[in-house]
Amino acid sequence: MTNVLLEKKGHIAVATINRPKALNALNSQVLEDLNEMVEQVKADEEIYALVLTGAGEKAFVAGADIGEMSSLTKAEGESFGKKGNDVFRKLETLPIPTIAAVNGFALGGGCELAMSCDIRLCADSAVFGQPEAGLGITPGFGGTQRLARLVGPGMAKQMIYTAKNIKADEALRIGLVNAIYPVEELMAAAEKMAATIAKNAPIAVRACKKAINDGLQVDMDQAIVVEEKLFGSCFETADQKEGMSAFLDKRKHEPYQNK
Ligand code: DAK
Repeated sequence: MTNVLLEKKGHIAVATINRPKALNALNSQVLEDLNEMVEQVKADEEIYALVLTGAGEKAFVAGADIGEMSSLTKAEGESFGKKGNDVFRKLETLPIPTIAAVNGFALGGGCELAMSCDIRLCADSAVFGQPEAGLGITPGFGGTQRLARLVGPGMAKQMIYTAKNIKADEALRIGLVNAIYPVEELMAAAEKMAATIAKNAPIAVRACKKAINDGLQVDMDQAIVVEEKLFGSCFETADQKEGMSAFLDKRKHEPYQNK
């Protein structure tokens, strides 16, 4: 993997899209490396949270690679869209929490990639947008779906129809990002949040993610059953026993074991 770098730091991992000369634009090779990175993270039981960012000072990801897309046929366009969608969905359903550290442009496929993560933190220099309609296409990596779910249909339609970019403060205002940091503090903040998550009981954290994601796909009557099942499953874990015993014994719990 040369287009996506993966670094482990204790129980967290940091993945960096690494094609800075093209502002980390997503070509087929980057999508393949992203897929490989997600597979590696999924297979590693020691990783409890993932931070995803872009190399260089200008961009998280400036979109799908326009050069590669420009000459696609209808069939090739569908196949490119599927390739991206499959990887983004795999990232979205990765069992562990994911944080996008958006360090600059997050346009088109870049905005869609950030939205496939659980949490978005951004630099004060970040710029978000779905410029596709201005290029003669629709968003193709889930933008029409995830943006509407995150910020509501009205604001999503405005961003997608106008193809106008928004700055970090507007992204915060509409709920597209959770917080803004000075660019030089962004990675430390993202890694600190990931490490905070990683200190909690990993099985419970994964169950929380599954409960939220699966519950959002069904009506409330079914959603609370999703939660009940996952809640129940935690009582088979050693970490639940240690966490609750520690509370009752008025002591700090031992580091959780992911068991
Ligand atoms: N693709 C390819 N190369 C890109 C790129 C991109 N999206 N964005 C930037 N680059 C390249 C530039 O061509 C330039 O390369 P060289 O000329 O140096 O070789 C280099 O990165 C630096 O960019 P600039 O010189 O343009 O840098 P500036 O600071 O002047 O401008 C910018 C930064 C982000 C404002 C500008 O680069 C820009 O507007 N980039 C394009 C942003 C954009 O429109 N992104 C959305 C792409 S559309 C689908 C599947 C997927 C999608 C849609 C459908 N289906 C199959 C249905 C997804 C679509 C998109 O993501």
